[in-house]
Parts: sequence; C-alpha cells; structure tokens
Amino acid sequence: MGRLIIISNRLPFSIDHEGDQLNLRQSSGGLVSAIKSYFESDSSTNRGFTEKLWLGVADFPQNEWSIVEEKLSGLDFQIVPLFVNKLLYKDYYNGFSNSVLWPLFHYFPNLVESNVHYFDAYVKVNRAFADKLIPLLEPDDTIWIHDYQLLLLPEMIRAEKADAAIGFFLHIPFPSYELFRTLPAEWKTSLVRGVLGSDLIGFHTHDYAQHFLQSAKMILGVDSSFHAMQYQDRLVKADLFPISIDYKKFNRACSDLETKQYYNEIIKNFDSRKIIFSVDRLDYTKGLMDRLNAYEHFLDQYPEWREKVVFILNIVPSRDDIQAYTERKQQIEQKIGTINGKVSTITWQPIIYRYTHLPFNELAALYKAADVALITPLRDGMNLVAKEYVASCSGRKGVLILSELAGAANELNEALLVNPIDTIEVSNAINRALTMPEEEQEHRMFLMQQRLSDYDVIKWVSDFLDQLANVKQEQLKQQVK
Ligand code: GDG
Repeated sequence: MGRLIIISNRLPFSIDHEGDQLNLRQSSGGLVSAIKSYFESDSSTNRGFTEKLWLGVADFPQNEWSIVEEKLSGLDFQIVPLFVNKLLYKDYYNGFSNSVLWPLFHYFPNLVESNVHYFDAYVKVNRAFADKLIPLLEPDDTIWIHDYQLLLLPEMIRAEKADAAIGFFLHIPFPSYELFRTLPAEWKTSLVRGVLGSDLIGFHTHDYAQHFLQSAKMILGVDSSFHAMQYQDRLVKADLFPISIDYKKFNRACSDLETKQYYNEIIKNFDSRKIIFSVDRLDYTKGLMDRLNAYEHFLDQYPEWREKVVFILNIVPSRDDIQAYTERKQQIEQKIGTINGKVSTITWQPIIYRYTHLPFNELAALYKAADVALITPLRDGMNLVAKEYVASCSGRKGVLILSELAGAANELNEALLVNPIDTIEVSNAINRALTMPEEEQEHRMFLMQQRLSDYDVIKWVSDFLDQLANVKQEQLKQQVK
C-alpha cells in the first residue's frame, strides 16, 4: 500500500497573525474534522498507508512557509502548500466556485454570475493543483480530491497518469440536469469530463449521484448501469457515501469539564425556559430569513410560549467579501431586531443572536442544552450540524426539526421533517417539538443515534477508500480479459 494524498481547496488550518507571532488554527469544516478523525483512528494505519499528505492552497505568503512548516512538526501527515496569486484566487474562489457553482448547485440560478474570467481562473487554479501534484506522484499513491472547487482536477491528473487511483467526493448537492444544463456548453462539458477523470465519484445521496449520471449521459452520451460507466475504455463508478460525524467525539464532549461549565452557565441563564438552537455559516442556502419568519409566526400563533422559550441563533461569519452575503447579513439582523423589538419584555428576549465562531466546547454545550435544534436550510449537501446535535443528545431527550431539503433528511427520518419555506409548517413543528412527550423524544433520538454511531465518519472514509480500491481491482480484471 502506498501513500494517501488528500486534496482540498484549502489546507486544513489557517494562520492568524498576532503581532510578530504566527498562530495556526485548525479549520472547523466538516471535511477537516472527518479526515482528522480518520487520521487519528487506527483505521488509517491499519490500512497500511505509508504516508499521508494534504495538498491545498495556503492562506499565507510563500516566504512564511518555513516558519509555518516548523510549527507543523507534530502533525502525523505532511502538508503540501500551493501558493496562488491573490487576484487569480479571487476569480477562482469568490468567482467561479462561489458565484457560479455554489448558487447553481444549491438551486439559486438567479444568483449565478456568469463571467468568462471566472471560468478562466478556475481552469488555471485547477491546473496549478495538477502541476504541483503530478511531479510528486508515486505509483501506489491513492489520491482523494474534495469538492466543487476542483471538478477539473481528476481529468488533468488522468491525462498524465493513466493508472493513478483517483477518488473524488462532492460535498454539495449535484443539481438536476435541467439546472446544470443552463451553464454554457464549454463549462458544463469541461466540468463533467473533469470529474469523469476519477475512478470513483462519491455523493451524499442517491439523488445527487443520479443527477450526475444523467448529466454525463445527456452531455457526453455516457451510459451507466448500476452506478458504473465505461468512459474512455475505463470503468468509472459514481456512488453514494453519506458523510457522517465523529460520533464518539460529540458524545464524549458532553462530559468534558469545559463543556459542563458552559452548559451550567447556559442553564443558569435561561432558567426553566425551553431552548431552541441553531448554528450555521452566514449563507443564503441556510434559510435563515425563512427560519426567522417561521419563529416570528410561531410566537404570534402560539402566544402561550412567549417568555417560556428562547431561540439561540448563532451565525458564523463566512464569505463576507461576496455581495450576496453582506446584503443578507443586514437583512437578517434587521429581522432579528424587529422580532425582538416587537415581543421582548423587560426580562425576556425571544432571540439571542451572535455572529461569531464558537469554541468547540461551547458549541457542544449548546447542543447539550438545546431542547430543540432548528436546522432548516433551503438546500444542503448533507448538514453535519443536524447529526452533531443528535450525537450530543445521547441518553437524553431533545427534538430535531430538519429541512427535508438537506441531504441529512435521507438518514434522519425520525426528525420532524419540514419544508423550510413553509412558515406555517415550521411554526407548527416548533410547537410540536416543544410539546412532544419525553418518551417519544427519546425513542426518536435513540433510533437516529443508533444509525449515526453505526456509521461514523471513520467508516465513511474507510468505505470510500475500500470502494476506490475495488474499482481499481475491477479495472485490472477488465484489462486482463
Ligand atoms: C459542506 C456542505 C456538508 C459550525 N459552526 C461552528 C462550528 N461549525 C462546524 C459544525 C460542523 C461544520 O462546521 C459545518 O457543517 P456543514 O455540514 O454545514 O459543513 P460545511 O463544511 O460547511 O459544508 C455540507 C459538509 O460539507 C460535509 O460534507 O454537510 O452540506 O455544504 O462540523 O460543527 N464549529 C465550531 N464553532 C462554530 O461556531 N467549533
């Protein structure tokens, strides 16, 4: 067994400058937690990878690399930084990735900004990844590429390394062909061909995989049967691998001393009031405005809950240099002000709003303290927050209200599933959650917890890598025949 090379847009940490000091901060996204948990588990050593590498764009200048490298000495994987010109990066990341692919793949076609410079930059940065990687490759390497910023990379690698083992995983939805086809011909053809350079293509849900297969059929005429295709005389598979969480980590966190301190403070502060909680990046896909409308409606429709419930709404800053994001922040804050202004009393405020990134133990304490988690994205590839809340409720009650348009809804059927834009349905679900008998809460939670602890994130990684190895084996057999 050779090396495992993880490739994502960003490296799994960022750098904070504090005066002359450089501090490393681990990124908190789902992918980073997943891969780190896997690296720290026995599974990655048991598989026999001789080395693990992570390639991504550095958020620090090249001349700081030697200082950063020293600070990385304790890591059990090697970092391979890619340095990209800032202006080019902007057109690739803010531009094509987040102003074309992100809105389109989340069903917001009206927010797509078609701009040829964006696509050019996207091609160039994918090329830069390929140019950095290819000279480093050794024959037995396993390459695992992540997400929508790197859709062209598999084909670029394949063109020069015909036998490479390449896996690709898409963390966001793949949209229906009717939407995907609205992209200019050159873009959509390049994107589908790019991904098909992989041996195994992973999606969170069956629907996303089907959407991709249909696009491959309609755009390139590639037929598939049971998730398998013959593309340029090579077997390629597209299958579902719903990402999970480090179940034990969230379970354990609930009994950490620091979590307990945060938890006690929360409980003391809110007395006997019921707590509704949500945490999301600031993003139009998260349905924050619709969620606030529903909560406002709930307070009007069920006035008996006034002063007995509090909604702790945590928004994590994100992409605040893209206009579509900054405008929404203002609208959301205005709405929160309106609701609080309308129904607050001298001793009660219906919404506690924070715009910050929470320390992990505080997040765990909020999961633990929440009677209800209100997770209502308008679209979401998976949504790990929903799964983390369930894991944090182990052995106790709590109700998850979850959007039926999040990938997680496919697995968390015991949640109260709602249409996030249906104000009345969400408002009724809040009331139902707050009045649900304890026995029913525990029963629903138990079933979801079983599922998540059986298939945790370490299994997710292992499963993907096993399947990738299987595809390579099948390809060899086909060649022998
Ligand atoms: C993509 C897809 C898919 C959030 N706020 C804080 C914080 N977080 C952590 C959560 C969770 C993660 O960030 C966010 O989870 P998402 O599921 O939204 O994942 P993303 O990485 O944003 O997005 C998504 C995911 O990839 C995985 O495939 O589920 O659909 O868009 O882990 O805990 N962590 C801390 N403080 C916060 O304030 N410490």
